[in-house]
Amino acid sequence: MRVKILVLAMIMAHLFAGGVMAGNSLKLYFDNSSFNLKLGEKKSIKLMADTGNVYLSGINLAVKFSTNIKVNSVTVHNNNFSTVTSAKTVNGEVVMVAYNMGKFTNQLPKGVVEIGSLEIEGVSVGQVDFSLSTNQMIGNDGANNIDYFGVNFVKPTVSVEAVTIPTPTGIIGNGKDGVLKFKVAFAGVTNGAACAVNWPVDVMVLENNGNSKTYSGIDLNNEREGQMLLTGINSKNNLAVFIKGPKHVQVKYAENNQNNFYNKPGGNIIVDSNPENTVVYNFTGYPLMAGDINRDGVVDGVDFSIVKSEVNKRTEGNDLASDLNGNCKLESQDLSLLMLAMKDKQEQLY
Ligand SMILES: [Ca+2]
Ligand SMILES: [Ca+2]
Repeated sequence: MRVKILVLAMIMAHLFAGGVMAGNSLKLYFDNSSFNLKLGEKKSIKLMADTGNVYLSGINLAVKFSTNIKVNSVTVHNNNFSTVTSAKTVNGEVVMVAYNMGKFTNQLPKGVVEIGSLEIEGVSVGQVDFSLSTNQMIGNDGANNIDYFGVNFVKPTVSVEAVTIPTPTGIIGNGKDGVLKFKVAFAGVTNGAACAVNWPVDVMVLENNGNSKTYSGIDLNNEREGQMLLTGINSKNNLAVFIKGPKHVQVKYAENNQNNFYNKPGGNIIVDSNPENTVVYNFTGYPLMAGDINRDGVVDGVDFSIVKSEVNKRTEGNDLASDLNGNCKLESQDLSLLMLAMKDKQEQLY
């Protein structure tokens, strides 16, 4: 179909064409030949052509790219082409089809020509591969000879990198309040899950006498370790800690190396005002359960319907609310995690 349109365009653009010759080579490249993209970062890049001395009359291009980026928008430069029949992403390829009609040869673009631009977004870590799966370009040498360009595609070097959170430089004690250090795991999230970065937690600390304090938005480092100064908590021992992730139900932790539900009141967490004397409580054996996407304290049908409506919109990206295992995709594993949490349903409150 595209080929037919192009042939038509070619005939229209070269009504007085003298003949067909092939061989002139054209360079196709992006205006930015080498750059890094952070996960979730968006960037506009221009697709350029250097046609040399030949006038450009039509293009039929499909640019393939690896799945660690997605293309949010495609435009073909409409000053350089009178008619654009395709500027979109089809099955993971950017398809650009355009031609010039009703123009004299000397009105056609030549030399360094902007073909169009793409907005790309980093969705998973790694080197991005670009290739041309369709590369038909048609020109005119000025003597009305139709010219099929040989296309020399210069691939850009683009890599998507993780957003790294610097390791906290350790809490400095104030000589009075306890310092809590802990390490957690998120259910279903494996090491290196590209979209499970920057997931802060809310931590409630409960004293034996019932006094409690909630500390919101505690940042974790890449090992999912957090540190905090327990201002407002008087006891240094018999503490229980309740931790809630950004899409997780609250889980109670009450002892080091806990690997199951703690089914008793109170707790055995001990802190010290000297950060040097404080152990890192390891709670990774009992991961935080995911599924409370709307953060109302329960995993239920409402969360399930949020997943359903999100899946209908898109299934890849770095800011998917329902991406419970943090791999930048919505798939059955996310639903399994939600179902698993639904069995427990409620946050652990005592
Ligand atoms: Ca919920
Ligand atoms: Ca996922």
